[in-house]
This record gives sequence, structure tokens and C-alpha cells, in this order.
Amino acid sequence: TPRAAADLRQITTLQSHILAEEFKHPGASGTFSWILSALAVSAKIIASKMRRARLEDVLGALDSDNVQGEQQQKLDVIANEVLIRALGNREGVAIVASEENDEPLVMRDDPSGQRRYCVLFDPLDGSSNLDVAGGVGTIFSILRHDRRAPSATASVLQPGVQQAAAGYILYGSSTVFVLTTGSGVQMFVLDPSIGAFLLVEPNLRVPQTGKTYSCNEGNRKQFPEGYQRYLDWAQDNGYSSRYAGAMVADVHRTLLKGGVFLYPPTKKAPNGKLRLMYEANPMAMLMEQAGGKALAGAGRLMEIEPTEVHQRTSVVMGSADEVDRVVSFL
Ligand code: AHM
Ligand code: MG
Repeated sequence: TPRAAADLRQITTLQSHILAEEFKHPGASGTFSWILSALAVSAKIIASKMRRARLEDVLGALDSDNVQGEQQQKLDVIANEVLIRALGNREGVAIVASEENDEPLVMRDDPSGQRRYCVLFDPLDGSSNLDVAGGVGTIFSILRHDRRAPSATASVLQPGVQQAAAGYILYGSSTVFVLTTGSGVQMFVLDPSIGAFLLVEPNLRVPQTGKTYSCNEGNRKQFPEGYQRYLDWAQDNGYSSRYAGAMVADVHRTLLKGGVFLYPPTKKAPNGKLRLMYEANPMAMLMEQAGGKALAGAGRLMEIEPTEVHQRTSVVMGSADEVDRVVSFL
């Protein structure tokens, strides 16, 4: 559209986008913007560490372990620490919950009237892809903290429809930051030479259709019958298959090119494999904000009432018509 083209001629960083959003809400405290800026700086630190994956082993080999004589840490642990340290510094963060921590961590809790948030994340999703220099990502979900909740866990256990913001960072051939604060989806790309995320797409829309399905077909015989019938139909109708094995990479491709991403229940994981709170819900919000659909079985994914921080769910998300098609077989 002409408006999108005009926006693109301007140079907008993630930082300035966040500020501009805040100015649209007079009286906003800025709390939320500080949280997003902590996520942006974490993304840059994780990206720069990632670019050196395997090199540290080589350089550290001069000593027994690494230069400090410490055991090399796995990148998912490092990414988790980076996020907790960056977010811990922000007044507006009450609670963080991570795939890497059994329990949500209380960062601060006082009875002051300040609006605070819970930040949930998977610090490095698909980290086994790192061994082969494939795409991996960070996924995050931001919820309003309920200070009347009896525990940190109780505050975090909100359905996806209540997310204030959600997004992911894909560490791929470039580093991409995809964000929604509830009014559309914006996409930024890191320019490593200046250290800033620049807006490349102010209103990302997922195509209405797309003849690609993305799932682990090795599990096909374990899928409930409806999914198997859908795959038969797709194969008879000229669909392509694409699967990176990292949710961020697979959902990113689905958002941009259209199609459907599925992680159905399997015999091994009867409730699905993916985590509801910090993998499926944030991706579902992005998908819906981009005009697509996100379901668990035949129901809307973001309406699931969570009972556990690390609970799992099945997932069908992507282009609206393709998701409808899958459901017609279930
Ligand atoms: P992880 O959180 O242990 O990295 O696992 C999540 C990943 C997702 O990124 C990806 O969609 C899925 O696991 C792939 O699973 P599978 O190897 O069963 O296809
Ligand atoms: Mg994960």
C-alpha cells in the first residue's frame, strides 16, 4: 500500500517504534517500553554470542576449558541468564518465567500502585539446531501482573487472549525481531554494523492461503487420524513440505509465505510437544494479529485456560484458509 511504502522510506528503529507507540497513549508510564528495550538488548547480546557458536570451543581449547578455566556453558543457559539480567533491571517487571526455570521468578513485588508485568520466554528455542548452524530463536509473551494473585505462578497462569504483547527473535541468516503489542505485527531486522533493529515491515500480514505444510512427518503414523487424512489430501493436491525443526524458523516462514504449521498430538506426546505459555500463545497472538488463525485441535489456542506454567499443547497455525482446511479433516 502507498502508506506502507511511505513508512518504509523513513528509518524507524525498534527503539523509536516503541517510543512512538507509547506517545499514542497519553499517560502511559513508559514501563512497557523499558521492558521491550530490555528484550531488544538481550536479542543483540544473544545474537552476537550465537554468531560465535563453536568458535569459543576452538579458542578456549588453548586452556583446558575456556580462557577463564570455566566449563563452557550451553548457549540456552547463557541466553536465559542474559534475559533474566536484562529484565531484572527493569522496574516494570514483576515476574519472569522461562523454559529453563522450573518455577516463575519474582523480580520485585511491592504494594505500590505501579503497573507491572510478567514476562514469559523460551530463551533459545530449537537449540539443537545450533549444532548444524540452523535457525534458532527466542520467543516471549508479556502479561499484566495480577498483584492480588496468591502466588507468582497464579499471576502467570492467564489465557493467551490476555497477552499485552508477544514476539520472537529469529537468529537466522539475519537476526529478525517480530513484535505485536495488539495492533498488527511489525518486523525489524538487526543491522549489525550499527547495532540497531530497523523496521522493514510495519504491518506484516500472513497470506490467506499457501500450499505448504510444516510438521515433523516422521511422526505421521502417530498422529490422530484426521491429521493423517489432511496430509494425504495435501500431498494429492500439490502441497510442498518445509520443516526446519525450530518453531521460530518454521512459524516465521509460515507468516511470510503462508501455509500451515502443525505440531499434532503424538503417541509419545499425547498433549502435543510445544509449550503453551511461552511458545504457542505468543506465536498464536502474532498469527492472529497478522490475519491468520491459531488453534489447538479445533478450538482457539489463546482461549485455553492454563493450569501449569510448562504445560504442553498441540498446535495448528498459519494462513486462515489452510487452518480451516486442516480442521475440516479433524
Ligand atoms: P525445545 O524447546 O526443546 O527446543 O523444543 C521445541 C522445538 C520447537 O522449536 C520445534 O518446533 C519442535 O521442538 C520440533 O520438535 P520435533 O523434533 O519433535 O519435530
Ligand atoms: Mg522450546
